[in-house]
Amino acid sequence: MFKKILIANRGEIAVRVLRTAREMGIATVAVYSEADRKSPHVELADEAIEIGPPLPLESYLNIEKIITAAQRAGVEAIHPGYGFLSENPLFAESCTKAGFTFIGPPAEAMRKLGNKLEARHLAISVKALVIPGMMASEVSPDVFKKEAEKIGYPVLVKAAAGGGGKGMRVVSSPDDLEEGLQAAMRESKTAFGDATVYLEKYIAEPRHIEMQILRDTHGNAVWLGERECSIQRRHQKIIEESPSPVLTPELREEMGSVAVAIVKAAGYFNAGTVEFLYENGRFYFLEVNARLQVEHPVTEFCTGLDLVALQLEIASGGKIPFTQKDVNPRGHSIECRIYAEDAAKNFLPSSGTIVGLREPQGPGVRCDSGLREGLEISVHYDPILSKLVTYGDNRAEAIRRMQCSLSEYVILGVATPINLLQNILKHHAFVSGELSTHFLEHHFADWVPPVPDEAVQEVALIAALLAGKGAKHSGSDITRAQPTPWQTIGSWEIART
Ligand code: MV4
Repeated sequence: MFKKILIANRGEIAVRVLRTAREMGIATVAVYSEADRKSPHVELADEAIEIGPPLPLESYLNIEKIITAAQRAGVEAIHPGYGFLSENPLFAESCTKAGFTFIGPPAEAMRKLGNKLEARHLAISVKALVIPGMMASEVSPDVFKKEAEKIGYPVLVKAAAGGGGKGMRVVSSPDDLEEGLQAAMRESKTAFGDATVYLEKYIAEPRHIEMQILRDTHGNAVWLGERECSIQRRHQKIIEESPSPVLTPELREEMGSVAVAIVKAAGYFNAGTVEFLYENGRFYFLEVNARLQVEHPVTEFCTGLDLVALQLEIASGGKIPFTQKDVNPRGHSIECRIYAEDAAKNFLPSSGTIVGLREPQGPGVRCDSGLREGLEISVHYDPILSKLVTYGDNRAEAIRRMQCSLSEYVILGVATPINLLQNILKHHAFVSGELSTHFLEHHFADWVPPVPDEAVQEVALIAALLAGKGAKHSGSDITRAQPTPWQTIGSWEIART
């Protein structure tokens, strides 16, 4: 096993990776930008190296600076977390060239899967179902038109270099095709430097279900169960859960086998996720996420595994220490993402200082957080603050625990959509598991957060600040905990900057 690693990330995921490394007796090195000098991930690491200005391109996205930090610190391996450089094959290669182990898949596998057309071919080669559509790109609008007629409208124009919804356009009729192609090509060129697009049949009301896999360098591979991530806004996932309310044991088994076959064909190692669109009892291969994902904790709850520990084991040349038949996911887990964004202002990123913080805990409750009181939330980075994850014997229990935990969660100083999450968790469609990628458009299109009146907000904030922590003694020898203003103000979003 490695003796010392560098974590090339920040926030809750840097903290998450650091914890496991420390547990395993691995020395840890954090990197941080000027904006993150006082961040929890810096405090938690054995060593921390400043790598530059807040701008990601000058710090967390700067390959040279991270490699230089790794050399200075004398680490053996680099964990990229998610986002930033995690799926950049150039970064994986740069690590290897400089003599560091990249804790993730090989660069070649990333490249293959990064091209969605190539990934489609790979999936077909292992007999996975793909969404009907083109298998090669085209340049002539006439050829696109003929292909679209073959597929049948509505079609979806997709970027070959794409992912995450960029460079996508739904086209409902031949008259709109040319415009849709142009728009998708322009967007794809800007976002990925590659204008290559192709067409797929548009699936109107899908669920997003993904399968967690692990593969080691000794030929062993396992699948660890699915996550349903249908509830999202503008391609940003909000709530994820495992298992999916719709997957039967047979379909799960099938999805697991297909996912493992795809990563094998790609020459993929380490942890990864194979994404599918699900509709009417069938699942279609979408893409592979070549990283540890934000929502990995729901899989950890249901399997009892530590996915970061397994990533480290695999990256250091070890074997997956169990076989497929040892994997028996049980219970139900739900994750709510807590973003710094203002639901009252069309979910604009919210910034400010965390002046009060109370994070939920308890049996079956996990809060992966990069927060502490006094921390400044800037607008430089991804707005995810923390992830609240609950576990229960069944879905109803996981939901109840989430409702309780959300009502206990107090974050003062930046706006968070905790209130929206509470409303979703209560909604009959969510409770009955009727999900799709359009869930919020269908059920929460007109939703606006309740606005506590301003004087009340101010009093609540002052009270919370004055209250400090712990129960007050009443003078008698019976001590009774008074509800603190923290509890009485609940999860109101008090944004003061
Ligand atoms: C689709 C689709 C419908 N039909 N493909 C969105 C991100 C990218 N990874 C693929 N995506 C989609 N591809 C066909 N043929 C709908 C989406 C989609 C989506 C997929 C998963 C999760 C959320 C989504 C939100 C909007 C659209």
